[in-house]
Amino acid sequence: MQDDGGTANGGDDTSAIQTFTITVTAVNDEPSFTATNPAASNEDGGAQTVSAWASFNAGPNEGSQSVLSYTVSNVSNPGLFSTPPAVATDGTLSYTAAADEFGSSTFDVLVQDDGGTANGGDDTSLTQTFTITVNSVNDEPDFTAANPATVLEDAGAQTVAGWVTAFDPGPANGSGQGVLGYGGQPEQCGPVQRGAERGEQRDVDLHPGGERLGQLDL
Ligand SMILES: [Ca+2]
Ligand SMILES: [Ca+2]
Ligand SMILES: [Ca+2]
Ligand SMILES: [Ca+2]
Repeated sequence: MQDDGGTANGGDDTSAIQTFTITVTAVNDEPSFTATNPAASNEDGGAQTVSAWASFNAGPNEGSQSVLSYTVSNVSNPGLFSTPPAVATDGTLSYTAAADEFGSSTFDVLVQDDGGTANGGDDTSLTQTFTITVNSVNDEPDFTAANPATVLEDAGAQTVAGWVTAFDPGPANGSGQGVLGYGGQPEQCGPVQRGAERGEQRDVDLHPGGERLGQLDL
């Protein structure tokens, strides 16, 4: 600095130089991430894994920071899952739908960086909401029937009312389905291949007229 006494007669109006330091302490900036709704999966599709689902941004000039954790919350329709959605630190989304379940679920996600909250820092992102969709897949139906009474050759066409005593469209969430039709074809003799493939054999003597013995495999 200088004083106002001037420099006449060898005066010195200027001080010695002093050095000072200004320190700006880093304050953690809020992180963020980008992600979109994952592609739909199918009922009974097993464990789902979406690599690099979330992309992390630590904040301005904070490229050295990394993900502390992703947090998933507010999972709607939790019965849809046997393992609810989760996001790993590398951004991988994973979930497993429960057996025979289908539909959709929304869930919230936020990310925390490892920069801490000292000096008013913000280590937590805004929350974003996403939707998981599981497509329904029709399950195999079943029915209950017993061998009809044997009839004699040349007895003519036979009708067994109420032969099928029960129809099961599949797991409970397939209820509402009805019978489209019953199919089958007569086999004259020998084992019935289609029944054998399914581990079950349902045969009924059919139209014994015309000197022909037959079976119906359903
Ligand atoms: Ca940050
Ligand atoms: Ca199923
Ligand atoms: Ca189903
Ligand atoms: Ca079904």
